[in-house]
Amino acid sequence: MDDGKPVWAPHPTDGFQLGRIIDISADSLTIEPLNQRGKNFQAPVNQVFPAEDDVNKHVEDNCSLMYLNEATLLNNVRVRYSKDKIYTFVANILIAVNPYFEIPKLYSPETIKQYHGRSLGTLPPHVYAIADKAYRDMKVLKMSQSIIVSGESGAGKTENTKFVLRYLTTSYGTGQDIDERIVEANPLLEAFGNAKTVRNNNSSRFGKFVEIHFNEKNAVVGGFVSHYLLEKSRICTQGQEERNYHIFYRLCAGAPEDIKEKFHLSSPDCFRYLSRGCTRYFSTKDSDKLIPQNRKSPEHLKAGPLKDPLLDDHADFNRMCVAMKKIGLDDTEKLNMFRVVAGVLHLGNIDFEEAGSTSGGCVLKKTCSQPLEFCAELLGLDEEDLRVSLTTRVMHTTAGGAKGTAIKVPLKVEQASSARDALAKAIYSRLFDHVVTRINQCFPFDSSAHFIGVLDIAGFEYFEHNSFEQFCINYCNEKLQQFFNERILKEEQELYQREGLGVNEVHYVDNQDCIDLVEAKLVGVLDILDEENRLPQPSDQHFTETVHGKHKDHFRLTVPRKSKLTVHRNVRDDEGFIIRHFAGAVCYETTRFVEKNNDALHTSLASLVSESKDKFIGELFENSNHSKDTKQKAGKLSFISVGNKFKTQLNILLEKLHSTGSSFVRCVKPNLKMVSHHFEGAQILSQLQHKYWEIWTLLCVCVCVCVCVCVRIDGLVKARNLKKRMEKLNEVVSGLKEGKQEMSKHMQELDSSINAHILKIKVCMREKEHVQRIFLKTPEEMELQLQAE
Ligand code: AOV
Ligand code: MG
Repeated sequence: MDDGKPVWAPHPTDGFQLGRIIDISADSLTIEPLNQRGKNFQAPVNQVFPAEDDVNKHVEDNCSLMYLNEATLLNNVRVRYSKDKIYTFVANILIAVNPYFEIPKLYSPETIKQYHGRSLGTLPPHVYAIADKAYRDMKVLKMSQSIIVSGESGAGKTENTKFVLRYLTTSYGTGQDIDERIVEANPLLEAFGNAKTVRNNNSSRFGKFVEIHFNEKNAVVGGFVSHYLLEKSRICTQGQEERNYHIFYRLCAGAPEDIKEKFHLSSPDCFRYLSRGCTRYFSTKDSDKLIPQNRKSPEHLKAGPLKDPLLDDHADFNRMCVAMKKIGLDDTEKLNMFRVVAGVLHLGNIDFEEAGSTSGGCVLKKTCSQPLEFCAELLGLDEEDLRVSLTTRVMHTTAGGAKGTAIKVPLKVEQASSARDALAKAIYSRLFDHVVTRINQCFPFDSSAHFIGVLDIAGFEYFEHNSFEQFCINYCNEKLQQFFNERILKEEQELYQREGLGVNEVHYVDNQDCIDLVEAKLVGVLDILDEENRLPQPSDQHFTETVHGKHKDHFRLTVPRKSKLTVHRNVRDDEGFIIRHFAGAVCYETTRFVEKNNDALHTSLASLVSESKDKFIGELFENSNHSKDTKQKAGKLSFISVGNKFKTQLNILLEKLHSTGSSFVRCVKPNLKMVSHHFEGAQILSQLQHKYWEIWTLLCVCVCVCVCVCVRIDGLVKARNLKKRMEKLNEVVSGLKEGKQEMSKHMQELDSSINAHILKIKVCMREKEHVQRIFLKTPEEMELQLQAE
């Protein structure tokens, strides 16, 4: 207060504003804004931070700021962003702000060359610098590396991942097909696994870990993609302003006429699954409004209501075909994939109505004979079998002790509709699995010495309504947080200890209890859910009750407050649970958890598709749940656990991460409008703050005043500064050592020249003596000497 230096104080939209402290009370400060228009205001003490002397100056590594706090971090990122410098280091973590426009030359081949082999910090921060560091670490330490890219939707994870892949293949490839294939796999993956959402026009709806493998000579030999949790609900319904997977629209817009004809494709508006699954065109009550399936007027194809002005499906289709060709897929394979996609679309158009008899069952609507026919044709199924499988379910009775008499139970309209959707989801997600498998066959390798893996997976999610998908993704982030804690905090401490810095142990909140809550054997939420799925009549409500029953006083788990869940909707009080994650509490609504946790189709459908006449479809469903050993008993659905599969995949991933060296890239979304040159401070601050783990934890590590209570930082900060000083000192010492060597070399030279001089002097002395002897004697003495001689 005394020195009147400017401080950063909270601002509702900018995050922070500059001000001056003019009064101090017990727990708040009175701030006078530096911009003269604002009024004085109060701010909590722990939200006011010292500002740098020159707030327009920026630094490449945030740690070289005088004051390390979240306000100076935000300001540094802001100043850099305004100069189109989107990358900033915080120690060796890279912050990447999405510029939402192409920054000239930022990713050019020349830039790639510049970063080749250069150590971190010698050139401006860049994702290439991280990629090169990973490569050099791999080479020097002879250890695989991973780069963990995180951030919220639309922050730039996928783009940065692609830059890393391109950098590594360009710089360290062998110039063969493989290099290009690793890069070209992306357009194909994105066609099938990305979609337009309200947050991102090209949102990845699956997680991936892409490994580039290197041989003993550290050159690229191949690649491998692992994928996680494709969002299946999107295949049948989409939110307002959102779309289904790109491939559907691209196929409708870009496929050549003969293919469109063959697959009976027309405008996206003709397909329920592309109309957000809404009943606009497919009302069960008013079938007159149904758009004719074969409406194919060219105008309509060009600009149906579902044509997105921001996306060019036609051009993207062509781009995708180029990628398919480059990675080595032939036309037959391509058409197989397209045929399945079209089949799914027609399947979605099949609709049901009450049978009108007393059976309580349903029949196909009259208008749906064509979709049924097209779907059966494209998927290699028998039309009649498909119809029966969609409207009935085979049950095995145990009546009268005669085990396993099969009877067909008619399905109600809703049951048939959900059977149809389940079939569509199963087919499409297996197609996606196939695409990934096929991609992996395109860059095979016999053996590899090491790999660099890039993880592009959604960050912590917290929406108004959170379901099974958020539960899985947040569980994943919880595991990644633990990994980060161990890597950065534990390893830093070990380093300090090794260096004898005498730093007190740094405490951080261990989240093992939260992970256990989810994944522990029998009592973890995932196992409880599986147990529910195996019951004859599973229910979300019973599952929720069991979760609460088993963890009555768990610190991490609570029952949602009535107001939270039931305000707008008619849901029961106990339909959900709140988990206190490291990044904040999230309320999960458990409706449909049971359904979403099951990857299996009911038997009739499973055997239908696995016995398809179409070889390709048959292969997609090989090894699936219809196989004899999992045949259903007494009407119970067979069960393949989604949650536990994810858990297994995740544990494999973490094992991999643990065995590698790691780098972190944290992507930041500058604004919600998805436009360039627009910095929404408050919104960005929240991305840099507690909700997002790495920066949050890192700030805890680097920052003196830290609002995040998780980590006791003092020691660590001192340690960091000490470490820096140690590094400086070491530099000086090694400089001195070098100097000393130089000196001793000179000394030797000097020595020998001195010796030479001494010798000369000695010679001179002798001569002098001699001369003296001659000249300093008196004439009589000389006479005597001469006589003697
Ligand atoms: P995400 O992967 O983090 O979101 P993306 O990588 O798809 O986000 O980025 C979203 C969009 O931002 C891209 O389609 C680009 O238009 C733009 N963008 C991102 N990074 C850059 C960059 N470095 N330069 C230029 N434009 C960029 V999600 O997958 O939704 O979580 O599920
Ligand atoms: Mg993405």
